[in-house]
Amino acid sequence: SAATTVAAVDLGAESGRVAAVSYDGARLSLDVVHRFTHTPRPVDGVLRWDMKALQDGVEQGLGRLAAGEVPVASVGADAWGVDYGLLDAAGELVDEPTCYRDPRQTPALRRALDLLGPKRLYAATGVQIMDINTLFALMADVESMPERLERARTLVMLPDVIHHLLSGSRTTEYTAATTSGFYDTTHAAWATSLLDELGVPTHFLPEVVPPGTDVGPLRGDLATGALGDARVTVPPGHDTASAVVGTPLRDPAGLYISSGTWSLVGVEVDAPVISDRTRALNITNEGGYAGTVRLLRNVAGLWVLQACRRQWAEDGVDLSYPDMVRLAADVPGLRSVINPDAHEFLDGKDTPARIQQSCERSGFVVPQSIPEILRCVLDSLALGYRAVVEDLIEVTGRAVPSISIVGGGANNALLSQLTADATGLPVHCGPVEATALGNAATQLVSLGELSGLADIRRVIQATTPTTTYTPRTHEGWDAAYARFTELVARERERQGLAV
Ligand code: LFR
Repeated sequence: SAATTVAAVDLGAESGRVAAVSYDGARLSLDVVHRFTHTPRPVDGVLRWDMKALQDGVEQGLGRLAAGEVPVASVGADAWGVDYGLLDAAGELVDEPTCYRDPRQTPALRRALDLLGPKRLYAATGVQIMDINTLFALMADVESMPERLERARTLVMLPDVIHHLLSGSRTTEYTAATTSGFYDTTHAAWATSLLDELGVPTHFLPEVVPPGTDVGPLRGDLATGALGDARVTVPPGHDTASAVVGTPLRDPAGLYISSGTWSLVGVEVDAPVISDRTRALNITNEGGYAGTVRLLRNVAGLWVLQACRRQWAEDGVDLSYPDMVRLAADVPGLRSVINPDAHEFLDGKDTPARIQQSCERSGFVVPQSIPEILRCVLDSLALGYRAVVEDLIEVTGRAVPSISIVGGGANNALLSQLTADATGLPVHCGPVEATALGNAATQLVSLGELSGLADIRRVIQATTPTTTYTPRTHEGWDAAYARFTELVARERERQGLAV
């Protein structure tokens, strides 16, 4: 039988890709036809995403598909969470979307905590309280750019900015909406009373549509050649939601790590888990595909490595990711540990020096060389993963039998091995392109080619090879973990969240 092909646009914080994904009734195949990079930069005093680079990248990728032989039935985009675009009455972007790493969000978080306290703030949505949440960006807008919100008629999350560009749609998709920090998954509605209490207007909150919704045909000038009949189908717009759809979990209770700029470490559950304990542990409830909930915690992930790499490149030392992993493998482990989620690493500035200062402050051996710094980061990430495993076992009362790592980080053999060592669990790695596969597979469900989540995972498991790492020695990890958890507890206290 003829295969069905759809296009997945997958936007990460450092790079984007456009992939064609085909399903022939038995197997999925993925062909990345275009990759591009993009970088946020300050515009009018605020860090903003480069919309032109993003739009050009997406359209170039689609142009390649249009010029190809294979008819594409549907196109859908996923992107990082929390960021948003504001459309005016004419349906134009009011301005370029701001970036969650802008420092303006930190004082807004403080104000929200002062006004409502962590209990009210967390209970409204069950979303972890982090500087990056959309809630704090909108509070900052109210404070310093009120005209932006006054002009806004529709708030669309970042993936839906792309769907808007591709089809003119003005909807926001459910999984992306749930990353905002003002969407109540328990009642499936925007948390408007929370916004009222914080003085944020709500007139621009649109209808929320479920993943899998067909929002119309592709814009006329793009709908040429092999894209002539393409529809725009919104997938799980939040990249992490698509990544977890694309994760071939060995066991329903298995832990996933979607490993890219962030590491999203969690389990899939049927309903939100919102309690004093999940709040104290800063565990989040994100809306997933087909009614699932992702109970997880954000770990700062490869961002810290990316930030070191940028700093070293500025200093004249260019390293690739494989270089970095090789260098880190050659030095002894567990000599120094940082909390990758400490506030000082969020903006990505001066990272190697800040790692050294952190080690000095907490009484660890101060890593001196590049390999030592890299090893410190990788050990610390593995400890961060272990902390989430232990916390999730506590709040779900379920054992965690194994770990599946997907995304770019699934290629990092050292980190995968350290994760197995730190947790004592088998670690299965792959696919690297889980996000694009998950995105595309949900479009294929909407087209009637696949039957749902279980079917998607079955086909992905049958199609993509994985690599397994089994725990080696556990020596040293318990002691390092004890010191790591102390570091994390101190940081939570400093932020006023340890209540
Ligand atoms: C991963 C991710 C995380 C989200 C962070 C910021 O790419 O989407 O899930 O918390 O980026 O948007």
